[in-house]
Amino acid sequence: MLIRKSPELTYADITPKSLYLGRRKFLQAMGIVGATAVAGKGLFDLALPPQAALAATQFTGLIKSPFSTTEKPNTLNDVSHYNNYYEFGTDKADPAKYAQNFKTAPWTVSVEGEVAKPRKFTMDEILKLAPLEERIYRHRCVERWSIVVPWIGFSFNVLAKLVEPTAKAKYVAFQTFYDPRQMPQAKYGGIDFPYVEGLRLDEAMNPLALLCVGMYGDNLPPQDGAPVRMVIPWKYGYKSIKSLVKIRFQEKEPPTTWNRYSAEEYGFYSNVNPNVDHPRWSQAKERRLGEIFTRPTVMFNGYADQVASMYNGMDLKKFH
Ligand SMILES: Nc1nc2c(c(=O)[nH]1)N[C@H]1C(S)=C(S)[C@@H](COP(=O)(O)O)O[C@H]1N2
Ligand SMILES: [Mo]
Repeated sequence: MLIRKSPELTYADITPKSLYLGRRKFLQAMGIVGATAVAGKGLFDLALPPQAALAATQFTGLIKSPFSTTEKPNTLNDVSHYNNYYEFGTDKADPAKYAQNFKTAPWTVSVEGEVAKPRKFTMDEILKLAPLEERIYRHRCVERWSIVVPWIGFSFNVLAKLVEPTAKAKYVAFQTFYDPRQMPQAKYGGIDFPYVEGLRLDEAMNPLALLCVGMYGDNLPPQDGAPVRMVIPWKYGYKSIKSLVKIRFQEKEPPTTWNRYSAEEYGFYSNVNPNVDHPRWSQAKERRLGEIFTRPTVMFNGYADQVASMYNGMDLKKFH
């Protein structure tokens, strides 16, 4: 996990596999079946340079978040083989195929704009900002499918407070990494890259807005937005931007990829709302992956208690 190329690391040949499988499964694959966490840690401490060894043990002792739903999570297989990540193709099966060799280390996230303390964070720094939580969220795509995912991360507001937004900061703009050489499928995507998204500052500071570094007890698979993404559970899935490299606090509402593509279909707010139809389909129902029958879609995707007050007095049809 977050294993870096380093002169001390002589296991170069096994690194891709360990990244792909995740540390726990990797240990199992090496025949260390039933190894306790402590024994596993010992082995990695010997095999890896100190900083990588530290990162490799981050996902033990996760805090169970009070924000978690009690609904049954989908399987990791479902969640990692039915994706939207247009940089790696537009078919739901494409990202799992084409993102496998995506280079997610080393990685830095630049935080800039209307902040007193702009800075770049390495992934190791991000992982140390706050205790990692497991948060089981519902996730509802604008295309009417939904999933339940045990994400790992912490509230985005932890990072935001650290950089001290100025009084001028009213919005936050987010940007995905883009490299056409690693993302050759992107040219068929039909949207502009790099992928950009945005939130109003109060939305970004809402504790539900998750800075996400993993899922199912492990690193994010590349197709799910490794190594770090946003997860905004009360909004349509496209607001949950993947593989973040830039975060900018600013005075003006930032442009967003899908709004640029088609403003009537994809608004800036994009709150899950069963009463506001997409111009081409009703949003009243959704299908949970793995289920046959549809279920009703719930206002704010079921998170109204925590988020509805942010939109008091707003016409949610106009500001869809
Ligand atoms: N950079 C980037 N982020 C993205 C997308 C994308 O194409 N590119 N797709 C979005 C959409 S439409 C959805 S539904 C979610 C899907 O997340 P998942 O594949 O982890 O379920 O990612 C969102 N984030
Ligand atoms: Mo989506």
